[in-house]
Amino acid sequence: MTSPTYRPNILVTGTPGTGKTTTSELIALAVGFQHIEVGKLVKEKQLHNGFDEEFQSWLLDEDKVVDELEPIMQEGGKIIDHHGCDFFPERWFDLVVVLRTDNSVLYPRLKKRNYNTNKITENIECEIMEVVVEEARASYKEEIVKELQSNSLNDMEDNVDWVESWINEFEA
Ligand code: DAT
Repeated sequence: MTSPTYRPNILVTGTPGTGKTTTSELIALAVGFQHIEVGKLVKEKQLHNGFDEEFQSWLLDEDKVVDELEPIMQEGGKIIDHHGCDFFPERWFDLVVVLRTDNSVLYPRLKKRNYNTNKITENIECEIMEVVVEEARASYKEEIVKELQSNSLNDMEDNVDWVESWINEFEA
């Protein structure tokens, strides 16, 4: 009897507005993986310590999130979508994709979401300071971290294709 193929787990991270959810959904559809948006899970399963009014976001409880996801990650074939990445166990991921967007493109995307000024400023600064990519490089082996530009729909299409090819190669 042959053992079932191990399907890799992928983290899609980046500053809010860089396209994590849209890109993750498209990858999941293309390859039949399960897309898990951590922000949504936190809200649904109440894996938080209340709501931050200033930044209009839930204060995520990292231990609860890890406990909830641990058995799910062991199944393989998951795409985790979150703007932070330093608290996930390193062993969970075979590939970490960091989406990047130019500020001139990111600003109107965040504005369109009706984010307040604090939240827009925080996210724009986060992208300028390369906070997420540095966090990813500090948390995972260099060879599994891949930075991809996400400025246009063309970029998005290329990124989905790139990840799909990566998966095919991984599973070959
Ligand atoms: P995130 O999950 O990183 O917060 P999202 O997937 O919700 O981002 O995308 C935010 C908005 O920007 C949404 O309206 C789709 C759009 N968008 C994202 N990436 C894009 C891209 N590469 N080209 C054009 N639009 C994009």
